[in-house]
Amino acid sequence: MTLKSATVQTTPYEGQKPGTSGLRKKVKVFTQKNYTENFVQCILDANGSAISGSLLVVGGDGRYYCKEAVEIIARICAANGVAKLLVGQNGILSTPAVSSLIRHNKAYGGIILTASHNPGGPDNDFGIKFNCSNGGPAPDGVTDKIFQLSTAIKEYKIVEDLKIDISKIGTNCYEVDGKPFVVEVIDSVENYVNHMKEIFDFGKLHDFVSGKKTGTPLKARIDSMNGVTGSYVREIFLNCLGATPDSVVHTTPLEDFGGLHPDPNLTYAKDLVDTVAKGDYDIGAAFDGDGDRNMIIGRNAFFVTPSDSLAVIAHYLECIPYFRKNGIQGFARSMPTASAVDLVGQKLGKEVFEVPTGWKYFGNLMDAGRLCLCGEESFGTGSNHIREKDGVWAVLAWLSIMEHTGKSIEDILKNHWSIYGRNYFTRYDYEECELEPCNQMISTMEKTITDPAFKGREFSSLGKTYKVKVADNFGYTDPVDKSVASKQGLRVVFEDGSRIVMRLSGTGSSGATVRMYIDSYEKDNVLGKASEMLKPLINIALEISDLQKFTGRTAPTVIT
Ligand code: G16
Repeated sequence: MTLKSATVQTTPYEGQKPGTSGLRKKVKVFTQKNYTENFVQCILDANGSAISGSLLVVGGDGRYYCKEAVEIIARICAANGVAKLLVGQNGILSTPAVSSLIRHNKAYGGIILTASHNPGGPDNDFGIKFNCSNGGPAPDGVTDKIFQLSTAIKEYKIVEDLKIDISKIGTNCYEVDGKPFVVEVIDSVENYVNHMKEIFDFGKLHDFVSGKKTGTPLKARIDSMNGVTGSYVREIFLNCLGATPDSVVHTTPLEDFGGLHPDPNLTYAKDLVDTVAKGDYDIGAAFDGDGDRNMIIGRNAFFVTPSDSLAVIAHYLECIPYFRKNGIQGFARSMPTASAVDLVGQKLGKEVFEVPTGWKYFGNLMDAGRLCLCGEESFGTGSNHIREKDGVWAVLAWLSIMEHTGKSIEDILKNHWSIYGRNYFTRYDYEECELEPCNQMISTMEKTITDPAFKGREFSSLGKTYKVKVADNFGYTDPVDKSVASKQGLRVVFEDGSRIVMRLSGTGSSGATVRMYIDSYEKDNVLGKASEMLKPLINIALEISDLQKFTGRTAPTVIT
């Protein structure tokens, strides 16, 4: 088919600034005239002449407006000289699957359509992010450039007449302005499933999950929350590992996630938690909309904090064939994540890195061969097999550990704490607050804690007293390219190593979400209840931040 590109005049939109991971806004914002077109043109322009003749991967979590956005992206890419697009069937690709496809196909990059764990549907959220040739989210330098371009855009190029049927797998060839342009619609799961088979021992996992090894099938409840992982979960857990059909639920990706809020935590995955709490399941797991986050719970809904999940996987890496083959390099976590993995790193003699919140900060360390496993308290766990966090991978890692140890999840954790001690952790989220008072709260608190007189101050609550050792607004210099990220979160570190961290989320689509993170280490007292153990520090954090006064909130929306 022979087609011609056109140039369309446009004007800039305010606020096209990518956050922690891409641009996330309400669908109604993205569907404004030229809004999506502007942003996609800026993504391409930020990459300069490298876009010409390039291969890009395009797909998303199947939420409302994904299909329309795929079409717009294809038309703009065609007009800007991109040579080929790999598009998931029906526009469906999980975020980890895009990362894997970029790497396997040596693509120039990818465009992912998701607002992650935010709800979907016409009145909810949509998002677009650009990933680079390493398969990881674009670093700050690139996203800053995209934003700069978006403030001055005057025109975009488009092939209005380009039509693709993304429901059919196959190769579609066009000629645009005299040059070939190809759209290959691919199976959404095949490459990813093959990748998982290379990493894990599917034979052993099959025998464990199907019951061939123990005589009884594993009782699992894997909840895709109507997000993109449904397609992957059905293929991997049912077809490859022989799990019983009732092991997987909510596995049809829906445009509005069936009204669920696809955020795998104790609040939004309550249905899963309540079901597993009845005592019939060995493992419960949930994922977010685009499949990069995971939550793991054991029998009776025994909750594994993401910080502990990372540390346990680090301790048992040798039971996963990928790591036996490729070796074990360093570990890393985001700053607000409790430091359980640091203790494993120390024991194994590995480098451990602390980076700002955002998976993009792990990429350089992985590319430099210094990092093989990392995670975040925000339910992200992953390895250097790709450059995104990976929910399904995390569940396969946990199944490998269960198979290897023959222990329950609770016993695996208790054993871990008996070796390393326990990092108690909790996070309070105050969602959809007014932005301005939250900004004021952060700047006031920053002033307080960075005053030299703050160091050495003592705070007491419920009979416990903590003395301030260090307090700052976290800054990070990338050890590889020396780029600097400043003001990444306020932290108060006490003399016993306990910490209070406060920051505003960078993934919301409107207003502000305050995140308050509390952690504290105990060498011997490891079987307490986190909510009780951390109560004094929670009170102190509320006192130092004056959160109630600034936000008007007396309780958090979500407690992890
Ligand atoms: C994104 C980033 C993560 C980050 C998380 C939370 O995840 O990739 O690295 O930890 O947001 O960020 P914030 O605290 O700023 O909301 P996702 O799953 O939303 O893409």
